[in-house]
Parts: sequence; C-alpha cells; structure tokens
Amino acid sequence: MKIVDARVIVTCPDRNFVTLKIITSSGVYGVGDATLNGRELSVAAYLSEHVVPALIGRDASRIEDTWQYLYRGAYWRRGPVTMSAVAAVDTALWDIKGKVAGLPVYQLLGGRSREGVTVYGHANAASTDEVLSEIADYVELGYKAVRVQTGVPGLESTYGVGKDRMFYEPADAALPTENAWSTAHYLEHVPTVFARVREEFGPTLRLLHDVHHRLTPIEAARLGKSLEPYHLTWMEDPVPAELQEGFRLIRQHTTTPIAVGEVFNTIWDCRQLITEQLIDYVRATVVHAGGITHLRRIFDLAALHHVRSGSHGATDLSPVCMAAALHLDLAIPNFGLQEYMRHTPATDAVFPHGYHFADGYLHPSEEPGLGVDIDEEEAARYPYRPASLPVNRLQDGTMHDW
Ligand code: GCO
Ligand code: MG
Repeated sequence: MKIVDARVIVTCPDRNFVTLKIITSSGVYGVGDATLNGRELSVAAYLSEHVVPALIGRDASRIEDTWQYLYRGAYWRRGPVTMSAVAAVDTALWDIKGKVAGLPVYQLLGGRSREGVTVYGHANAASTDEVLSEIADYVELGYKAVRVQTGVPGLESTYGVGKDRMFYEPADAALPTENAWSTAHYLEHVPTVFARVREEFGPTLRLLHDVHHRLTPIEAARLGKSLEPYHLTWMEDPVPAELQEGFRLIRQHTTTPIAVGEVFNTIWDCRQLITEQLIDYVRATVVHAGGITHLRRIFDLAALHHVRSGSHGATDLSPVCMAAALHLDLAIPNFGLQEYMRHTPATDAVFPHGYHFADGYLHPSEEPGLGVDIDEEEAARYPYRPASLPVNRLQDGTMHDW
C-alpha cells in the first residue's frame, strides 16, 4: 500500500487550521493536524515544499521508519514548524493503519486503560463574580475539572479572558494586539479568586490555573505557596521553560503541582523536567510534539518518573488532533487530564468526528482509525485569514512573555 497523493488543506472555519490528507494506492486515506497558531502557513509550506514530495511512493504502513526519515533525515530538525509537519504525517499514517486493521487507533496502542478521558474546561471572566457563574455552568454540564482565569484589577487586558462567555480565542487580530501586565497586581489577586471558588464549590472540584510563562521562579514559588490552601490540580507554565533547572527553585518551595509543555516539540525539551521530577504533568500534544509516535515516547519516559499526561487541547488544535489525543489518552497508563476547549459549530462541520463528551469525560470514536475526517467542500468555504497571538508589555512598556 503506497502513498500516491498528499494534500495540505488550509481552512478558517472561525479560526485557521492546517490539515494533511494522505491518500494510498488502495484508496484508504488518513488525516493529520498540522496547525501552529499564528504561524499556519509556515507549516503548510514546510509540508508542501519539503515533505509531501518525499512521501509519494512510500509504504504507508511504515510509521516508525517514516518518522525517523523525517526527523533524523532532516539536518535542520526539531522546532515547532518541523515537528508539527512530522506530526501531521505520523497522525495520518496511524489513521490509515487503524482503517486498514479495522480497529480504532487506541486498540493498536494497547487497548483502553480507562473508561473515559477526564477533561477540563475553561472558565474565563473579567471578574471573580462572573467567573464563579461560569464555573457553575461547567459543573452543570458535568465537568469534573475547570481552569480558572480572571481579569486582574488595575489591568485593562489580561491573558485568558475571553470576549465571549464560554468561548475564548486568543489569536484575535491580523497583527498582534498588545496586553498590559503587572506581576505585583496579579500575585495579589489570584489567591483571592481561588479562595472564593473553594468557598463556593467545595473541596472536590478539580481546579487549574494557567500562569502562561509570566513569572520568575521565585515569584512562581510565592504563587504556588499562596495557592496551597486551595489544592489546585496544577499551576500551569509558571515560568518560561527554556531554563529547565529553574524549576528546581519552584519545587523547593511549594507543593502546588506543576504542569508544563504545551510549547514543547520533542522529548529533549522536557527530558530534564521529567527525569528530575521537577513537574507533575507534561502538556505536550500530538500536533506540536511529532505525532502519536513521539508523544507516546514522551509519556513513556514520564511514566518512569511519576509524571502524568496533561495534553494541551485549546481550540487552535483541530478536531483531528483532539481525536488522536483521545486515543492516546485512553491507552497510556499515566494519563492525567486532557484540556478541552470545545470548537465552534463551523469547525465541527468541517471536521466531522465521532468523539463525544458525556458527564465530564470525552470518549474517542469506535470507528476504525481516528474516527475524524475533513469535509473538503465545507473547508473550501472558509479561506485563510491572517490571525496573530497577542504580545505582552509591562506597564512601563517593557516587552514581557506572553
Ligand atoms: C492553554 C494555552 C492556550 C494558548 C494557545 C496558544 O493552556 O490552552 O495556554 O490558551 O495560549 O493555545 O496557541
Ligand atoms: Mg496554557
């Protein structure tokens, strides 16, 4: 079964997505997500200029060998553009393998290790009062875990606060919008929010918070300590993760669990964090970390060191990535939690899928393969629109991490 064609499909049903569709000589095809928020066309070009020509004529059943060819075979390897392209090929080949075998992909990964995949939703609001009512909506829908973000008094705009109730899309303009940031205001405010949330919802609802790389290790240590009474499931991305040993300092000071990794692309990006047990959850994803093959390798390393999975699942990861993530989440022994932001109806129509939400859990499709497709006619109705993620400045104008 040879690869006879591969198409890169860019579409914007409310936001941009890049999808790779690989077609084989037997007529069976597979899909893979290649979306990199705000940098979509760079992955599309990497795929169509450098990867697709090398795929034609290859044996579609050789997933590992194709992965090694695209990773080791590229002198300029790693990085988000390259690894999202490799991921798309890998995911599409797993989809094909499942379809040929007549089995859902999780069966090829060893079968289910649990009954469903616990997911968390996003409660984002300008004020604490509003966020409490959003959390109540999620609880009503059956969610067992909620990420909580609010505006910070004294700051006009804050990361994670959507314009729309129950939906949030950070890539909000063709060129980056600018947000303002004050660590002092933020550190004072966040513990007051979680105190109210625990008071209102009691001790068992799982709560999470995303710091979005904005603190230094000692500031993050202070935040972690001040959140200890509210026993969060995790404090996410407390500091930029380039300096992995920086996490030792946070660890020495707080028992608040730490989740990191949505911007990681390879096992090398998280090796030290995992092997030194500096984090509790690794948030790498199928699309940005080299596909099912490589993410499985990361999770296996994590399992040896008491680190669980907590994959990124924002709306910029397409339903194709979400479908793939769910198969892996269901199979691995060290699953932790899966982010699930819910796509819009237009996105769902472009990507028909069989996974579904029930009572706080997502369940992958039982169809052979990934159980997700792309409707190319529907996709063609939504041409690409440039959209960028914001940038962040301190109140004196200094550029800060977003
Ligand atoms: C999350 C993320 C998102 C990112 C977005 C960037 O935890 O879901 O931090 O909110 O900002 O996915 O593309
Ligand atoms: Mg995040």
